Amino acid sequence: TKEVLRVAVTGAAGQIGYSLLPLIARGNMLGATQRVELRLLDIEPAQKVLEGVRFELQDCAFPLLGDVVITHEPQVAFDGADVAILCGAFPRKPGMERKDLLLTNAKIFSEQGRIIGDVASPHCRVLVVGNPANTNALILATAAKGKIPADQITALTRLDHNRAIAQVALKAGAPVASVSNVIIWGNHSGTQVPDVNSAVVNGQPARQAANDDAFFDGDFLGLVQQRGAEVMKLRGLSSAASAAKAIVDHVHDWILGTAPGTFVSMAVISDINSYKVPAGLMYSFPVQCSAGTWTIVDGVTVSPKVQELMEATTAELLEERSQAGI
Ligand code: NAX
Repeated sequence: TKEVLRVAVTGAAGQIGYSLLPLIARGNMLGATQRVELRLLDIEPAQKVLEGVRFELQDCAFPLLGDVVITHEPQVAFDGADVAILCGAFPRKPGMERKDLLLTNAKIFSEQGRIIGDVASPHCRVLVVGNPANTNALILATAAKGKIPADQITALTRLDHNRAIAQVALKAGAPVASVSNVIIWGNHSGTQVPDVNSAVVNGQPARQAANDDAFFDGDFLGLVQQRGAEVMKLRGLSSAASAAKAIVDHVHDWILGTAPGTFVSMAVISDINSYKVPAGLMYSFPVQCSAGTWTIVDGVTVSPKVQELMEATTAELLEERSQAGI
């Protein structure tokens, strides 16, 4: 391991950035003794806010934090990056079609993919957060092809995963730490498939521990799928603290490894062998990680209902991919 790891964060002047950066600087993401330096990217009009964020990071006096560079130039932000977290995306405006949003973001993520390929560490691990996250990650992987292997590029579904864990814990009346092996399949969107059929609570199957199949086959799905919209309704802003925590969990487990016997959900590039998902999609699967590599968990039992929902989320991802022109 390197003495200092360089972490690039885009959209760093935004909401998630404000919650995320202190967690990274505190050592929650890469370990309690790993020194880090930050490269913060945002668009030009946001540089003043970004300067304020930088001042606050300095004022926190984090022992592990080295240089903090702020910039509006991707070449500077991604230079030598060991980890890149991409939150910066064009927001959906009222009246804007999903397709227009996709195309606007396609431009951002293909440019940033090309630049990451040119200037980041060849070992750089990339996490795409900005929506539509799965397809943005696929666009980025296409643009970085030949420089950064597609298996070093992932998208965030850990927030959905953590939301599912929280609901299982509530239903079972158990602490969240006793819950593992929930799965989010597919797209980070309303078609995502939260699946508790493999989940365990204190070593016992979750369905048994919670003893409420009607809930897991019914309300649970919508609760997890629509949780972001619920937070938005209440707060008037989209999820930020929980998104930041999920980002930290995702990168932590990817680089430092998942706990023995457990798996987590990450959107990764699909191969031809996994769960009848067509190859070449950024699809959320159950994965186990060790030292910066992930492996899709084999042999998970997929119920007919989950299979049907997986096909719908696959269809959405295929449509997004074709709209992006890949
Ligand atoms: P904010 O709007 O608060 O911040 C986004 C920031 O990105 C802004 O400061 C903006 O200036 C910047 N930005 C825009 N274009 C950029 C570019 N080309 N280069 C660099 N920076 C750029 O949004 P926030 O709440 O922080 O959310 C960030 C993104 O995460 C959004 O796309 C959001 O939809 C997405 N989310 C994804 C989640 C996931 O699970 N995958 C969950 C949380 C979040 O909703």
